[in-house]
Amino acid sequence: MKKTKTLKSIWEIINKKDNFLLITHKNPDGDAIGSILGFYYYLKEKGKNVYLYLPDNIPFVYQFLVFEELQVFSESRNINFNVAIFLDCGDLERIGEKNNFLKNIPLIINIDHHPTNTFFGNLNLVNSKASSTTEILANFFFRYKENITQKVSQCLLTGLITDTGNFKFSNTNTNSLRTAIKLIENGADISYISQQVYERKTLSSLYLLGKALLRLKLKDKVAFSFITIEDMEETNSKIEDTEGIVDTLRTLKDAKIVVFLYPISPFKTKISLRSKSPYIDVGLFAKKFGGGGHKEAAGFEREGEPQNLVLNVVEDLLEFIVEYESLLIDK
Ligand SMILES: [Mn+2]
Repeated sequence: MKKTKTLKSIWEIINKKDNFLLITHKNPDGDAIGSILGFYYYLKEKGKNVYLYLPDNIPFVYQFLVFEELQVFSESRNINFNVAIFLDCGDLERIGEKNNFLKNIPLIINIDHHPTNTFFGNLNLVNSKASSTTEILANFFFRYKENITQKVSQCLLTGLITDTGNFKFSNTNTNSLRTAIKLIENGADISYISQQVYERKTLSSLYLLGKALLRLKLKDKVAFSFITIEDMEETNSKIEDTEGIVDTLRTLKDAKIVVFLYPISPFKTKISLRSKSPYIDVGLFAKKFGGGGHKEAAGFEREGEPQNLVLNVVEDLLEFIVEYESLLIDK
């Protein structure tokens, strides 16, 4: 289906139907929360009956976008929805295993920007050139309605800010910036959002970052570090305190790839990867170990403790890079 036709169909459905279920992915980021809440307030303001399906809770840093009591759907309830709208989900699996309730919903709309999107919806508004799902949503609203409320704008700009890394990743371009300007004109407050998202770190999480920084090493352009279960106990931190550490590690000069390991349970480790090189796809590397992600950001899990796994992972990664580079030369 042509994009304009898809846009028009979605617009008509929004106006004609009354009962909506909005869905986003597990471990929601700013774009997931920004797009689901932005769309929620928008539909509510239109007088629609809207429920949210959130596989995980709204993280603390995005709680400032909760402006009112939210209607949350749980599977034990029997509600007849006309439409389910997926936001920021590349595939159906991203919402977890429990998706039985979907089979009773006659229409699925898929709005997303992941290049790996599987077009699982009856209608698919997928644009991998968009910086974020909220950018797609904002432009959809602007296409049909001149103004959106401050609440909606605030949510949508949050997704844009977080998915572009505060307007500094390679997906920052004239389109994303133009969309941001329009959202600011509709009441979004860029400095307030940045403060809420980036400047409310707990002391524990900063101490934990300190531990990771002191252990940072560089080997053939691969920067790597880890934290242990003991570090987490000592600093009194939780798993969510590990968020963002890998992005600080990536600021190291000369690092092309960044690896950060942290415990997710006593004998399970999460390996977080970042690539600063346009040539090395860490998503491919993660896939080899049962994980996934994008070219620039990916991850996977492994049995064992971070301190015992780290050198192994780095060796595997160095091998992968050699293989990958020889592939590039062959091309
Ligand atoms: Mn996104």
